[in-house]
Amino acid sequence: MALKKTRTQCTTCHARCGVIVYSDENNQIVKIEGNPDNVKSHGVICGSGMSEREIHNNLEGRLLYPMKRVDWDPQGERHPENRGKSEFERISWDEALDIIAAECMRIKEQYGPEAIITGQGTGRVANHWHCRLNSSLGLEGWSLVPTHVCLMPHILPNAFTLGIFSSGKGDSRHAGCVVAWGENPAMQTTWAKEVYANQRAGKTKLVVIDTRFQDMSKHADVAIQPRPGTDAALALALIHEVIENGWYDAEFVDKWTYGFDELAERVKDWTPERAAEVCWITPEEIREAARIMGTCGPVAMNIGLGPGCMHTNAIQNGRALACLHGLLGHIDVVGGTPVSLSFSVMLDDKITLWDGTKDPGRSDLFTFGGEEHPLYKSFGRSNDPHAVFEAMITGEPRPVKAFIAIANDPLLCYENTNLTYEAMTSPNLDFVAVKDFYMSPTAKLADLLLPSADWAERCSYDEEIDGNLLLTFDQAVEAPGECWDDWEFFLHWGKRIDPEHWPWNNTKEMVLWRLKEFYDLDLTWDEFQSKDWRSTEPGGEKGDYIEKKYEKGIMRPDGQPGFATPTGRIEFWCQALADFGYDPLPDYVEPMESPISQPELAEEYPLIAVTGHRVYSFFHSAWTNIPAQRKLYPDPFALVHPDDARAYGITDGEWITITSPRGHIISKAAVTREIKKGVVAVPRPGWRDECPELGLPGYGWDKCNGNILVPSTPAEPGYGATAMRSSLCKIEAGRGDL
Ligand SMILES: Nc1nc2c(c(=O)[nH]1)N[C@H]1C(S)=C(S)[C@@H](COP(=O)(O)OP(=O)(O)OC[C@H]3O[C@@H](n4cnc5c(=O)[nH]c(N)nc54)[C@H](O)[C@@H]3O)O[C@H]1N2
Ligand SMILES: Nc1nc2c(c(=O)[nH]1)N[C@H]1C(S)=C(S)[C@@H](COP(=O)(O)OP(=O)(O)OC[C@H]3O[C@@H](n4cnc5c(=O)[nH]c(N)nc54)[C@H](O)[C@@H]3O)O[C@H]1N2
Ligand code: SF4
Ligand SMILES: [Mo]
Repeated sequence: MALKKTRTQCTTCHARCGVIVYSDENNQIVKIEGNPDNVKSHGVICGSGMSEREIHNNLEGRLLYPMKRVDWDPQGERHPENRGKSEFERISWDEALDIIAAECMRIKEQYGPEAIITGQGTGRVANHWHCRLNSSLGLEGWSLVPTHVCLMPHILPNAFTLGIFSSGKGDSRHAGCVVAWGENPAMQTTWAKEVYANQRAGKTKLVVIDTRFQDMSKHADVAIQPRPGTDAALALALIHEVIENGWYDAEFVDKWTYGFDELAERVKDWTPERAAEVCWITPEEIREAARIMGTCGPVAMNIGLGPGCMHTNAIQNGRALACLHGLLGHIDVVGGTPVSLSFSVMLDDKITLWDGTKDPGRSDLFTFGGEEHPLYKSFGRSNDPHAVFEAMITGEPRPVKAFIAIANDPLLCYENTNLTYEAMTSPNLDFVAVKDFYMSPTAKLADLLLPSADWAERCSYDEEIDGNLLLTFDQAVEAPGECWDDWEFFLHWGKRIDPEHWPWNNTKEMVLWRLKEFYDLDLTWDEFQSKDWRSTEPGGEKGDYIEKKYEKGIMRPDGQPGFATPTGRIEFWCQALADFGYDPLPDYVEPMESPISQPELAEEYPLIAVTGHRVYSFFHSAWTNIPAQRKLYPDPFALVHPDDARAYGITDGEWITITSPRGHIISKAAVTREIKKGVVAVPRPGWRDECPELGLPGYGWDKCNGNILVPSTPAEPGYGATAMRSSLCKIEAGRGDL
């Protein structure tokens, strides 16, 4: 029997490996393997990618058809009190789309478009179309996204300080020193492997800074475990050491940075001893890390969510790290942090229909929480989740009437889950629709359910750009039932409300339009499939990387030499942030809920909760029902240091209750030195779906979900980042009432 062979990409996680899918004449996936010819992943594949076979072949529990809650009648009684309790009935896509379009039009007319909230989680493959759809509704920007905690609180200080609008991943392959700062190897398959090989060859030193002694720490030349939320103090001490020892390029600093003297003055007292006390580490670790960073360059900085995203001091943490990064000076060089000028389709006005000429401060625009968090309003381009959920419940300051989630589970995604639950079940909310693969916790509360196709079942992807390469993808198998991918859903929804901007007939046409519009590639589908990859340079081959573009006048919009900041230099002193009320220099601010800032609260809740580090087989809340993935982490668990376990009478593997002022959850204690003493780490996602094949039960959103513990206020002042990784908790043996 000849198998069909399809070359495509796995999008189960952000690594986006090139894969080959083999399928049979019954539309079943027989085998999935890594594509050795893929220029990005070189044949790498992981167990999660391979489990697409189970996801497609075993339809147990999958949403296959649009469905409506039986006692929800958009023309009559809606019974919001029955959300999560009533049955669903199958309806057609036409009916579902008619309902959505009619609800949107009614609400828009009655309350304005802001009363419609559309939710989206992390980057999957349809974010750009989601933005376009929002524009078609009359909204601007994102509606509800987790960018208040996901990478942006780190990207933004990078942009203000270095003029680089990216998370600035370093060129670890060519670095003399690789820094993994709160960055988890679980999210990348190939990166860590290369670093270890270079280390063995004596080419690279590795510095890992992570509250957990994580997988990369085992290989590190120095592994530092700071107290959660204190990374700015560590960065200031590293800057102090670099300056004291003259480990910076004085000519570079003189020519290309702004505010060096003020920075030197600021860090004068930030000795390793002082930072060590703040961070609960030793001064020797700091000195050694500084020596390696200062003398073994170029330094490739890889910064994840750990230090600067999920803390109430996120922006200032990010600033301190960005200043260290700028001071070391290996920006836009091989082995340091190369700067790519390739534009982002995701933010391009042509696709999002955003108006780039508008005031970036968006002073004319209403956003929920925008007054409280002006930096988020200006740069997050989204509503603040806490303010949205409050408005769903109270109708203040404006009503929210509809919530439509596409690839997002708010109950598992957002802090303070009890508030989110109250919002999703609020009688003031007329309409909740969820588009997902399975009956997620939020889907259970929906009025309308929309089934989704996964990566092997669709032909629509983000253009996957690796440097200047555009990688090819295709649909491997037919989607089951009436599962639609998110592109198709946006297309048909768009057609109903704003046909002028949704002229395509199908998703293939949408892909080809984008290739033409953004890369000047005028191709048929077969022509597109004829190559593994193409250059994104118009008509060109793979472009060479140009080093030190700041010297050549190709980094700034005005064509002058320099960095893309107001002064044209790396800004240690940042007036633009001062205009938003921040200290113009980097500084350490204690997290709002810590044993130091709240000693009285800490008497009852003495431990620090860190929620959400990634594990290998789950991508956010997804796949806890898939045997191959669930096998790796069958039960919800939390990392507890042996000393803490002893102090609270807890043994490895037993159920414990973790309580914060917001609520409590249960987990099995994993007693391990992997976690810092005084810290309890609850990994993502916490909850578990049922997995009948393995005979494993489910643990719902209210049982094991780390976000139950996390406060939604107070948050980072300007940007609204919440304390997902630095709040207080206590632990005790037993499951209590859960
Ligand atoms: N406490 C804590 N909370 C966190 C984090 C943390 O570290 N700690 N991380 C935060 C971060 S960085 C992010 S980005 C967010 C992520 O938040 P989300 O991306 O919203 O992730 P989930 O809440 O897991 O919900 C995702 C849902 O989308 C479904 N899904 C997956 N792919 C698709 C698809 O292609 N189409 C459709 N229609 N559905 C799909 C999944 O089955 C799942 O039910 O969570 C944030 N929340
Ligand atoms: N398998 C898998 N891969 C994923 C995801 C997933 O859910 N599953 N999610 C994707 C998404 S949306 C994102 S944004 C990325 C996130 O990717 P990463 O940021 O690399 O991953 P995390 O595990 O969230 O956090 C990184 C590390 O921060 C550490 N940490 C926590 N608090 C602190 C602190 O205060 N200081 C320091 N220095 N370290 C701290 C944690 O121990 C963890 O190892 O991963 C993406 N990839
Ligand atoms: S899930 Fe695995 S195979 Fe798929 S993209 Fe991520 S690392 Fe690659
Ligand atoms: Mo994220």
